[in-house]
Amino acid sequence: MLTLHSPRHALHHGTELKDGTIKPSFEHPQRADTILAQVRAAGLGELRTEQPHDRAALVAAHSERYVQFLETAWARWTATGRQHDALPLVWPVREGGQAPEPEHIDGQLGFYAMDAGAPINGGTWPAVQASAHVALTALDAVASGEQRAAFALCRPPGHHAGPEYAGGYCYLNNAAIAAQHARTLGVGRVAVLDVDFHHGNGTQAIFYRRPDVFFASLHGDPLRSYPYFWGHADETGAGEGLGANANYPLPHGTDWAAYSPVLTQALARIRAHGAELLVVSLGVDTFEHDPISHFRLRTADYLRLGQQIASAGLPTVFVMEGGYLVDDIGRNVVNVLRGFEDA
Ligand code: SP5
Ligand code: ZN
Repeated sequence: MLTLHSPRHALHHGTELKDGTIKPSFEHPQRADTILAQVRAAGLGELRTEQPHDRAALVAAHSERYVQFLETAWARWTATGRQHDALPLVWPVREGGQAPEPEHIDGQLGFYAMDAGAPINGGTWPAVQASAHVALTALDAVASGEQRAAFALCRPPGHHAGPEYAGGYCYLNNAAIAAQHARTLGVGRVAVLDVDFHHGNGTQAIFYRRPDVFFASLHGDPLRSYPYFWGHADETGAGEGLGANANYPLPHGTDWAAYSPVLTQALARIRAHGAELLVVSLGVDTFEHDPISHFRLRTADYLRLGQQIASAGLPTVFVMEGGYLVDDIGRNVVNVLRGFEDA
């Protein structure tokens, strides 16, 4: 399978709040380096770096003012004398939600974020932009018919990023940008299948009112798992998009035996919707030993996951999301891609 990647991912690294203290983020450059090394060692196919794309492809999934904020946030943060990661510290919750955009960078950080898990520093924007371009380049290769499937080794990840907010290590929603790009290129109906442990709240939000992009997600039940406020089964879309959103919240300890039949259901919904192209938000933080998640998939299960996704019979773009046990994520990703190819 063709793999797209970018050396520019390493420009971004940051910190996060863990147990009330600031620690180096679980989402670090070594993740992408080890996945690339394992994909290469497995001989899965050609490796390419990203092609630049027009800014319009980003603004098709996010608001103009949000993209502008990401482009300029670091310069404006440092202009006020700070040198450490830019992090929000105040959010427009509920009744504050309709307030106009603040002018000060500190207000804007909260305005454009859902949590404190997406720090911004000098390397963030170039890495974020490259990550989106990786997804767009992979989509091009599949939408043109050149490839039946491709793997976009995106870093930073994207599925928590909404129309105009960052969060959960995510800034631009690579999977949503790819799905929207498919629509722009003329694919009639697209589906995004999210198998990261965490609910893909950003992708859901971007397509919630649209019938042309179906979103399905299997994830830890938000009553107990991050991102806590989205991912319930009764979130089924709105307006013209009603019925084009399917959430499958699952309990702590879910193993392959429990996971697989639910995946079958999600894929049946995707097929019934008439999708012609599939974008997979591929997180391997469903692994039994993942340090921040609570499912129990094993390394061999990822082969079956890939096989089962292949059974949908659709042109497919895998977009990398989470997975934090650095010793095992490469093996687990390779198994998904290999399972898909061998199916
Ligand atoms: C892309 C992605 O996978 N983002 C995940 C962001 C998760 N951020 C907060 C996780 C907090 C989990 N705390 C659980 C502690 C278990 N010891
Ligand atoms: Zn995740």
